[in-house]
Amino acid sequence: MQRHTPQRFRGRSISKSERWLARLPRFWSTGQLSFFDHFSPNTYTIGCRMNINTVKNGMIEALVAVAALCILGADTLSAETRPNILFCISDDQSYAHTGANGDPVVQTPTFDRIAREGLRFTHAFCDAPTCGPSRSAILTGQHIWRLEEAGNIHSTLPAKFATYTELLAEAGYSVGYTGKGWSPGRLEPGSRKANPAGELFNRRSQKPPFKSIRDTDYAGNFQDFLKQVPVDQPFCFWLGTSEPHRGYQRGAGKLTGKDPAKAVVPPIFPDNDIVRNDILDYLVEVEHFDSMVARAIEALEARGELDNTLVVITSDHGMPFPRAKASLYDAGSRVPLAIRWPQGIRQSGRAVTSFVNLSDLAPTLLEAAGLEPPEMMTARSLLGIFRDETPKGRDAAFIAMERHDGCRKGGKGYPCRAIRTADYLYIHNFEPTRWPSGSPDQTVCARSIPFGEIDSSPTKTFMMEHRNRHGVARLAELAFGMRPAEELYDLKNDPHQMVNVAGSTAMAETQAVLRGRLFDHLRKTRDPRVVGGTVDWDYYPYYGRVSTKGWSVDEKPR
Ligand SMILES: [Ca+2]
Repeated sequence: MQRHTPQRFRGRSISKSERWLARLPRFWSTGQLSFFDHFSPNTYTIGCRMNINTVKNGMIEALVAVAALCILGADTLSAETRPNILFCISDDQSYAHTGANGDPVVQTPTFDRIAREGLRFTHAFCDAPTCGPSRSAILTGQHIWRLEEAGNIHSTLPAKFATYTELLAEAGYSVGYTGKGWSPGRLEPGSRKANPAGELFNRRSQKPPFKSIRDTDYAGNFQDFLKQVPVDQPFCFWLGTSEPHRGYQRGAGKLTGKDPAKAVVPPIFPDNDIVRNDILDYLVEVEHFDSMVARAIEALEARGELDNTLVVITSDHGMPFPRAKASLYDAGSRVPLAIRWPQGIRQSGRAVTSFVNLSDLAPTLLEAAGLEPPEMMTARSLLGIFRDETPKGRDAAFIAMERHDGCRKGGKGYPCRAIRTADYLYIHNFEPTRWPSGSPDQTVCARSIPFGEIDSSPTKTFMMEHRNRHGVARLAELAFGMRPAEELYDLKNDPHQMVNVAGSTAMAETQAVLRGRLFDHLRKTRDPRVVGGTVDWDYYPYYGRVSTKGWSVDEKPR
């Protein structure tokens, strides 16, 4: 009988040491000795089950096996039980817009499944409501105010900031990505040669369901990646879609059978047919992301790898609508987050109400892989939450923004920081004389767009064109108008954060407490806007598209 050594067992790869043990005579061929009975993420135990008739003949080999284990050591073995990681990130999707989080229209069966079979986070917040900085925070495990240029969009990510992907690669993981990884910006000025999301897999394309959707076959690219990962190597893959980033094909929502009457219109937008259809068109792209993740999960299942893979589904920040993306309000900063990892999560199916920043994912993924996060990663691992503990101090998230698009004269940003607790959102705006959503004067905007922080859209156009009309004026002012240095929203009475109660006598104490908590955290995590030092976000180069003649970033005054 020909004996062979298997490459995989119960969906996980078999380590070199295990294979060596398996080559020992007789036990493997008779199947009487099982080396692979008990695994947990960081421990390894061997279960021996021997038929009594084989004991006599196999005694010597058994002793050899035990001795070999002692020599090879537990570390060698546990290193090979490390989980794979599949990180799925959509582009501009708010918390509300998944089935599991309660939207009645959007169909996200894959997000819902991962939430049901893992954890659904109800209070996950991006570190910044802007693509590049949010992704930099995710990769580095640090708030954006600690990341110098990477605090701005259309910038760079300096190489001195460690990323979880690079640390996993150094520790032996195969690391790849497809679609939108760290982006947008330029890598070279930060002395990086490769996208920190990993090696790019982008060869496959497909006919998209609508012309506004990219033709990238994200799931097919993941399959290509999987094919070239050696069976005994753990992997870490970043699946980043460009959906539901604008633009959208108008009417796509209706074409997929969605009823505008059923769309949920948050009170920050006017309620009319234009806005309802804009929301439906956005939901179509959320569904495209979900369908890609579905196929990626199928690929893992086909390879027998799903249960040994830590799957994350989230988004970089909220929906591309007024007073949402590029603002610190929930519509811009609260994101969907579901994590499945049977080997590491207790009590699956829980809804986790602890507050989480997406930067917490970097130390989480490193610890799941058995690595200690470097000191500079100030974010906090979620492994305690995975173990069904209720970690202390997880009662707030912190959100920030510096320069988003170049939509003020001389490249000035809108620096702001916020603390979000269960009951309140407190925002501190450092430059309240600037336009929060970009200047109304398009001639000072790099891309010649009025209120350029807000992506062009039917909803925005309607609100701009009717901003003096009754019923729209207040909403347009909230979206486009100036904001004071301090904002405070009482979420029990005002869940959509529309009435600023900062400065009211009744709220004075709450405001002071939250301001204190925010600034303590900024001091502790060394925000140069608070502790001093280099504050260069208004002066860093802008690598985005400039269509306005003569637009440039001001030189820093000497
Ligand atoms: Ca984005």
